[in-house]
Amino acid sequence: MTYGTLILLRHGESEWNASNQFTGWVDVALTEKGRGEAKRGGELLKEAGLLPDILYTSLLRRAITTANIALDAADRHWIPVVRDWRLNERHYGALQGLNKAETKEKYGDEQFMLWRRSYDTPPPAIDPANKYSQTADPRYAHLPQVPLTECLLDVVKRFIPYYQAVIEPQVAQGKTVLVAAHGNSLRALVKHLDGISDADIAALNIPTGIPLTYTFTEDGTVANPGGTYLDPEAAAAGAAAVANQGGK
Ligand code: DG2
Repeated sequence: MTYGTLILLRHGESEWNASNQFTGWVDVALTEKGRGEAKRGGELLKEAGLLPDILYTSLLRRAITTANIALDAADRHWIPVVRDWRLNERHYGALQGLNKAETKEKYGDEQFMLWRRSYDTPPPAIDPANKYSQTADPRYAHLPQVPLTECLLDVVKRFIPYYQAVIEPQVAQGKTVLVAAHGNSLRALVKHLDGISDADIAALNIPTGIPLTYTFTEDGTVANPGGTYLDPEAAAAGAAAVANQGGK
């Protein structure tokens, strides 16, 4: 059986992307711009003839809404959907809710980048009593322990085994699979797909709302290393904007 296509889609701009706040597991909505990005993402899929057979999303509304809008635009609103917490954004710990530029100003560029982009240094844990903690959130009641913070390595450990056990077999069956998720959960997946080192993954930024496609050879090896953005120019500009979120 020939492998299908894997499509990665980071949600469109969220309210906290727009206000430059660390978001993590806080369940914020899309902005109007974000809704427009999601629609454009769906139109790009349709134009490319990439019609998803199944959708995987996180449990967060910015990814869920993005996928709904994109699939509606591609006339694929009816496909089966699987939602799982393992696709959630990296839990940003005590940084959740803080402004990125103010945090960079307060702690300095090095500490800021360590928290944002180091592979194995998590931010300080959030106090479970903090209003931005998810400890009492019913959607995570089945977890033995709701995260209080995560580094990218923690995301790799929860998401990649799920990808290999649940999502990859669908691609291996020849399906076109849409994964609607987040900046850092998708960085974890791209790290795995492209074999990016723990050090080099720091430089990778995923733009909002632009489909990134992966195709595979007969034996499941990635056929287009780095993936293919359906709008490469917009993707480059979007990735640069993410990189500069703390201000230059
Ligand atoms: C952003 C990523 O996640 O932020 O949690 O603040 O994709 O869900 O908006 P997303 C957040 P950076 O790691 O790029 O600062």
